[in-house]
Amino acid sequence: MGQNASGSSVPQVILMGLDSAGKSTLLTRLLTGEVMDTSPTIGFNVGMFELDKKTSLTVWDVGGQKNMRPNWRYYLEGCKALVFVVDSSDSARMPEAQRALRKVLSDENLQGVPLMVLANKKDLSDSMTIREISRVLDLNSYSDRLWEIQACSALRGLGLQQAFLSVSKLIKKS
Ligand code: G3D
Repeated sequence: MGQNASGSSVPQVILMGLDSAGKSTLLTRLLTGEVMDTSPTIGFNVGMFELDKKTSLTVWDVGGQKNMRPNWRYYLEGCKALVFVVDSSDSARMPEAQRALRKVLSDENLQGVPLMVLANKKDLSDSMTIREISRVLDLNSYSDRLWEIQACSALRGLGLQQAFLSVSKLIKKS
């Protein structure tokens, strides 16, 4: 497992997604069970907190214009699962999300690491279906790792508990 940049040796779950996917809202939900006003994320590291006693969660923005930064590596090293959040209602940016996901998963530190895609904002009526999102994100091409996709609404707090339960199952399986 080794140490990571934070100096701890807890297994990392990394939460990534384009800006506006809903990461801050999700994080707030996980922390407090309530939703506070979110402000645009400054920089790339939104935050880090204890998911449970044994697992920490680090959150990153992976907007298209941001390059993979050299210091990501230290965090990715201890990564046990990647949670990738997409805005299900934003079909226009789904190809950008697909590229960002592919780029992140090409990092050698994430080889074989399980992937959970969270199709967020499913409370919105115009959201894409799980099947459509899976197709655009080309999830079937990730045959070299365990992956799952689940719907959620960070705003309403729907599907999150189940999603992170599945994440810990994926970690145990891989
Ligand atoms: P980010 O941290 O990934 O950049 P944020 O994304 O958490 O800041 O969310 C971006 C916007 O999407 C916010 O709206 C937030 O309220 C909204 N949002 C997040 N999750 C959901 C969801 O599940 N459903 C809906 N309907 N909206 C969601 P604003 O208006 O503050 O920009």
